[in-house]
Amino acid sequence: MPRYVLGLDSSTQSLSSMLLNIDSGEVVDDRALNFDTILPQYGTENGVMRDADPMVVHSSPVMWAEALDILFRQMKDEGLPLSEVVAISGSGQQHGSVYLRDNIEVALANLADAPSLSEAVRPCLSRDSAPVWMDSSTHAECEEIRATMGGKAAMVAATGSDCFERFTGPQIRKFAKQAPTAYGETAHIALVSSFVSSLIAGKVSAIDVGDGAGMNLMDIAHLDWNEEALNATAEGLGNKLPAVKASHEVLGNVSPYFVQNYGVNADALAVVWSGDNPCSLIGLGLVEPGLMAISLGTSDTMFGAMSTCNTDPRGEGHVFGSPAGGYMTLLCFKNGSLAREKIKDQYNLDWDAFSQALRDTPLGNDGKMILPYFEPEIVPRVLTPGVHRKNLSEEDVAGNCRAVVEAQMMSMRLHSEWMGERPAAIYATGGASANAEIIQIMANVMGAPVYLFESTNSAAMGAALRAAHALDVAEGGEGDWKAIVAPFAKPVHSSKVEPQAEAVAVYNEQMKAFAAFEAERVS
Ligand code: XUL
Repeated sequence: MPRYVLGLDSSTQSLSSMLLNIDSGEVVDDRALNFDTILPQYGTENGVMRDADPMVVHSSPVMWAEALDILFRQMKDEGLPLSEVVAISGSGQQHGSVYLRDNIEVALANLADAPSLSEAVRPCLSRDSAPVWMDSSTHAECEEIRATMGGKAAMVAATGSDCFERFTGPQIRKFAKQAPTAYGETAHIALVSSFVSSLIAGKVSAIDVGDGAGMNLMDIAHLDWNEEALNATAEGLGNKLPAVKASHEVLGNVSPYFVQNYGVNADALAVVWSGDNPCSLIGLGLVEPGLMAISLGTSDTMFGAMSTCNTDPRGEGHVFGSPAGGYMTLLCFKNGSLAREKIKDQYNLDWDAFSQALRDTPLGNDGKMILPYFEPEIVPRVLTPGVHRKNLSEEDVAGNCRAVVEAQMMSMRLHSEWMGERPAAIYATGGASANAEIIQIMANVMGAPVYLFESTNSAAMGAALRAAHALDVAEGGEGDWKAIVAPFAKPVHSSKVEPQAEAVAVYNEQMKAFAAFEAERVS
């Protein structure tokens, strides 16, 4: 009988899934349910609920539970081989938190008797909504926690990241301060990943080393809770968190709820979930150090595997546990497509004309540079937006086009130096990766070959591959990551773009000028 693994992804806007046949190496099913469309009664917009205060962004755990029922119902009705699924895992949007009373334990144990997942969960919430990663209302709490921990450097060294507004610890602290009674009634705090995996497993689930690192609470060197950070965050927090586990931890078998209602194989392993970024790492096949992914989206992100636990002294980048063992890094550049588009639109260009401008201009742009902070930037941290030019006039259309792309790539190279490892190869994903000229500049500046990667849903794919890996380990196999990801995580055939011969020398020089320009403008 063929063996199937299921990967789910509870992301900001949708719940999606990927069903893989691990014997034939085929993707059997790939689907997504958009929260706004399928569950309009929750009133979400792009999956979230906004408050009058624009800094406050929440979502609904009950909606996530209800979506899970709809997804399984669809898969069952369409005759997918759920009775042959041998392992299930998942991915969750990182940082969001769910607050549960102690009655959740009984509710999960008796899920099979519940009319629906949403009905089972609703009475167990000690906080109706869940703050998500888009919430940036915890500036004061970040300052407080950072100060108690002894400042930024100490915080980064302890947890792998500086305090960030969206990270879970500052969010928990805000809740404990503003609603002490409800916080007191909270017996379990879950991440989005561990909340949904608790439903799948029918028991309060562990948090894995990948998603746990996005909380400002986990000791990054020891991959366990950091007592000092727990104490700096909220009273009694250690008692409200589950254990931190490796990403291949098997929680048990799938809850009988899914067996009874949807015909899922009763022996299917419920594997701990992880965050979407750690899952995407696996979904793109980045299972060994030396490979980096650059995703060119609204924001650009850069992530990759790292063998040793280096942390970013500037506190801009994050270090998470990698599901493949060791560590991963994540850098998020807010002015990604946003900045490229602003420049394109400012000069009334279309993308073809923008690309032509990149072809018409020389490597290194004759020293013309821009710092394109159209929006506040995360890396480097820039709170007041502004666009700065050096040796570059605003009238120079082609020069501005090349300057923005070179600036983005040089910024990625500059702000990833702390990792101590230059990438041997880069996988490019996201909308703008279809632009050949942008990809050539990426290869030139980074001094590494770039492969294109068409990932429709790398997070769900990574979750499914993590399930396959956990199954292999549970069955006494070697958990050979390369062999597990090989059939599924492949760059587009013959998409390799090499750096141009003269580029390495040009950008080694230009990087110094760029770093000096940035230092002048960003304090
Ligand atoms: C990462 C982050 C986002 C969310 C999106 O730190 O905040 O990538 O994980 O789902």
